[in-house]
Amino acid sequence: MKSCVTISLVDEAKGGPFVFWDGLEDGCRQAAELGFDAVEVFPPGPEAVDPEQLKALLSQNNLLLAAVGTGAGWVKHRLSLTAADEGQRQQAVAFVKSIIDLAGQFHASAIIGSMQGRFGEGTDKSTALNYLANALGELGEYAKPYQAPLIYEPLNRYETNLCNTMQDGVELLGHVDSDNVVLLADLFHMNIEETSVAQGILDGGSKIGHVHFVDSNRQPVGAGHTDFAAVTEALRKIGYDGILSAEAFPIPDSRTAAQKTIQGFRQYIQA
Ligand code: LER
Ligand code: MN
Repeated sequence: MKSCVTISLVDEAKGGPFVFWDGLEDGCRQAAELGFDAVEVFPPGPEAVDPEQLKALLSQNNLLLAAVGTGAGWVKHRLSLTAADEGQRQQAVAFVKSIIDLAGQFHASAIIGSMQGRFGEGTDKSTALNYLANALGELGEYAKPYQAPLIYEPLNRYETNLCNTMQDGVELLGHVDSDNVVLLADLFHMNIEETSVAQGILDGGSKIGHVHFVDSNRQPVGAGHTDFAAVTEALRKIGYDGILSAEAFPIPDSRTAAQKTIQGFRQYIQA
């Protein structure tokens, strides 16, 4: 498994669960100093990242780009893959494709989290799930030539009413017409929704392709009550060999949050 830390470039998301906030250069430098393997970037849109600059930063700091978030499509532009209006759904798909085109240059994945939207504003649940499955199918296939899976993230009930658990995610993928879509196990959302976080990981099984490595209170590993020994055991049981990315609040500050995460990674994953 590989360690990873988040860098947000989105001013509108200030106060959100991302560790580094002071640009790509600062985030990559600090990630490398602390010994992370990779970074996950949350940009306001594809134009906010200069691929050549990012390539140089990754290579200077010996880091991988693990994934690029699409959440700004919702936070900034209010785009949803399950909007009642077809034109809006198409705009949402186009935004995600533009992020896939950026991430794909690094064989990195795009993540669909908040852009899945919710049912109830002009749609019922089965219609919205159908829109979501169709969009994931189209986007999964779009990502294929980049040799990177599309990552879909079930969220807790306060953020979506579509898929809240790993089991929900597995069922949804059963209706997706692409074998290039994986699930994101965000341990924070899972603490709210799953019987136990470890059981949720077992439920997701081989469909899990990315992990948001964070404690129960969305603070860095060790600051909450998640049983990380049980989480690690479950990840080993499913044969998970991917990224563990710290999508956590910068509490008490970015540097300390990153430090705590890498300590947790060494204690539980590398032990
Ligand atoms: C995104 O990864 C996520 O977990 C959502 O809660 C949006 O912040
Ligand atoms: Mn997440």
